[in-house]
Order: sequence, then structure tokens, then C-alpha cells
Amino acid sequence: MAAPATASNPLMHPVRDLVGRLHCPSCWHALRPADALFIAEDPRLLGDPVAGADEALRFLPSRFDLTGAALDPEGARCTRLACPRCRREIPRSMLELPATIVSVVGAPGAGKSHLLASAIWSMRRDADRLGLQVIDAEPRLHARLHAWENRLFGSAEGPRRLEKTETSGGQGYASVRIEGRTEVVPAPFVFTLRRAAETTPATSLVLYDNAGEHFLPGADDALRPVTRHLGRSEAIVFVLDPTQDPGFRAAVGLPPSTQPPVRQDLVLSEMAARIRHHRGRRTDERLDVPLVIAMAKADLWAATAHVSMLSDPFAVGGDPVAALRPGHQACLALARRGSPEFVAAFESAFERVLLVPCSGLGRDAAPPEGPVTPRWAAVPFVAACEFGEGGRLGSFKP
Ligand SMILES: Nc1nc2c(ncn2[C@@H]2O[C@H](COP(=O)(O)OP(=O)(O)OP(=O)(O)O)[C@@H](O)[C@H]2O)c(=O)[nH]1
Ligand SMILES: [Mg+2]
Ligand SMILES: [Zn+2]
Repeated sequence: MAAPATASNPLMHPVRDLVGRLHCPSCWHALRPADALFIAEDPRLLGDPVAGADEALRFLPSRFDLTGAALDPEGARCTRLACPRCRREIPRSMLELPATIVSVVGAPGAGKSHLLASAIWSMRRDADRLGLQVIDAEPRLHARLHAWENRLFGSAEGPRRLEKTETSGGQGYASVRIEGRTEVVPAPFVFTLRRAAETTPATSLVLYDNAGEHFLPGADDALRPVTRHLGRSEAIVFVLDPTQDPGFRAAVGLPPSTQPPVRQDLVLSEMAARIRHHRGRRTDERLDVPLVIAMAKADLWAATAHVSMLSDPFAVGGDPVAALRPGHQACLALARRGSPEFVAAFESAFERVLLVPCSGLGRDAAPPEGPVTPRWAAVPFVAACEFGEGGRLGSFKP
């Protein structure tokens, strides 16, 4: 039986504390939990003027059942929530736990998607070892990520490698109609994050995997705000592919590439400019957002650069700062030799930078059939989560 929406409704007086205010992880609209719309469950209520014809109706509830779940206009019980502006689904955990947003940035083909998929896979399996547990906030919204993990580590047929990330369309983005115009918004990955010392999750971890093209100058605008997460992220994982840079290749003894080089220093400078723009920072100010530079595809260059990924930097009882420092220093020395322009770009823009060698595949991409054995794939992401106040890298000063 339907109960009226009164102040005694459990939704209005939640047993669990809600955050006071949050930002929609798709369009960045600021909202209070009470402003969230509900998503209809009755199959007859298909089609929403903003979310699209294939999406269920979003509505502001006026009827609830005795457990506090909203009832849609056809009487079906609804618990899924949506942003009042872009009407994309917001995982419930984002209303209950403060968000830690981590942006994954890098040039096209740098290895972002492989690294992210391997990192999440490693974090799922090695929570105790890493001292950090991630659980999908809404598994339904992570079909893309699960398909990647299955392709690299599971039983999916075909080569063990991922497709290039689309620049629009696909599962990574959604088109919504806002005030008569179409806006393309990114689809985030949202997890609940629990640290070893905590009994229950204390934050929502929000990650984005863009196509590298979105980080090239001029690729983000008001109608496609696909990298606006840079304005809100607590930490950035910049995936640097040394094998795309002629200077790095020479420094680690790799033969010149037949591919046109990519100016990754310019990708980094463009990223810094966008962060300043969205946060209203001065151009002469170094940014305080921690930057983790994931030096990717280390399987191809770590041995010659004398970089080791054998230890366990976040081992329980260990000192992660001491464990990460040798890799940081070796990568920095390599970067100074191979690409001083890249070092200048990050040193001039960021206050706190950690370089981490890593490999999402753990081996060369060809042949595609062999097993995938990530090396330190999760380390840049755990580091990004631990840079905040009270985190295990809170005191890290390079
Ligand atoms: N050797 C080696 N190759 C890798 C590794 N990770 C990715 N690659 C290769 O690098 C290429 C690009 O990897 P992606 O993960 O798709 O790169 P991305 O940064 O997501 O690229 P966009 O989606 O285009 O922005 C693929 O051909 C991979 O096979 C690695 O750890 N080692
Ligand atoms: Mg990609
Ligand atoms: Zn929104």
C-alpha cells in the first residue's frame, strides 16, 4: 500500500547519513540528495525527455512504500536515482559517501584503458595486499569495464587486448537533451572504497577513462564536457607512454619508431591549463592537485632503465614512501635524459608529482594470445587514492 510522502518517511529521515551536497559525476551539476530524481521501473514508463527515448522515465516521487522506496506513476518500487539536470543515473553510494575523483589522462594509445582494467582487476584480487578494497557501486553501470576485465583475464574469446576508446558514442558516453541542445557526457566508473583500517567503505571512488583525443588542445567544449572531471578530481593519473617519444626511446635503447611521435608534454600542459580554467587558478600558480605519472608499458623499457617492479610498495606494515622512491627517482632520471621538455611541463605546473613505472599487460601486445601479467598496474591508482589528507602518501615530497 502506498504511504504519503510525509516527514516521517524513512527517505526523508534516512537511517544512514547522506552527504550534504554532491556533484553529478556526469554533468557536474551540484545537488543535494533530496534533489535527486528517481528512475521508473515499470516497463511501460519508457522514454525520458532528457535522458532519451530508450531510458526509463525520471521523476520526482510523491508516493513511497513502507520501506521508503519511491513508487513510480504505475506503482512500481523504485530505488535507482538520477541527476535532476542530465538525468544520468547516480549510484546511491555517491549520496551516502563523499567522492574521491581520480582522472585518468594521457595521449591516444598511451595505454590508459589497459592499465585501468588491469588496475581494477588487481585491486579486486589483492585488496589485502594493497590495503584498499574497491567494490562496484552499481555493477549494472560497469558492463564496459567487466567486458574489458573478461577480455584480458577471463574466458572471453579472441585476442587478449582492448579496442581503442571511442571518442563519442559507445558505452563510454551518453547524449542528453538539455534545454533544447544535445550534450555529450562521460560515463564514470564508481566504486565504494574501503581502506584496511576501516570496517565499512568511507568514500566513493570515481574514475574516468577518456579517449586520448579528448585531451588534445580544443577537444573539450560546453557541448562535450567530457574532461570536465579535471576541474574536480582529487588526484590525476597521467599515463605517459615512453615508447611514443623518440627521446625516451633513445634513452632506453629502443630503435626509432615508425609511428609519428606524440608530444605528450603538450598533452600534459593542456591538461594543466584545463585544470586551471575549471578551478579558476592563476597561470603562474603551481597546482596542488597530486599528479601520479604512470610510466606505462614498462615491460618494454624497465630492464634497460634499471627500474624494478618486484617489491610490493603498499605491503602491510611497510613504508610505501620509501618503497616508491627508488622507482620514482629512476623514472625521473630517465625522463630528464629522454624528455626534458616533459619534465619541465610537469615541474612547472604541479607541486606534488610521483612517477611510477607500470605495465598493464606485463608483456608486449603481440602476440595477443598469451596471458596478461600486469606489473604494478594498481600502484598509480592506489597512490592517487593515498595522496589525500591522512593517506599513506600524505607526506610524500619528491
Ligand atoms: N607492451 C605493452 N603494450 C601495451 C601495454 N598496455 C597497452 N599496450 C598497447 O598499447 C596500445 C594502446 O593501449 P590502450 O590501453 O588502448 O591505450 P589508451 O591510452 O586507452 O588509448 P585511447 O583509448 O586511444 O586513448 C594497445 O595496442 C596495447 O596493446 C603494456 O602494458 N605493454
Ligand atoms: Mg582507451
Ligand atoms: Zn548530471
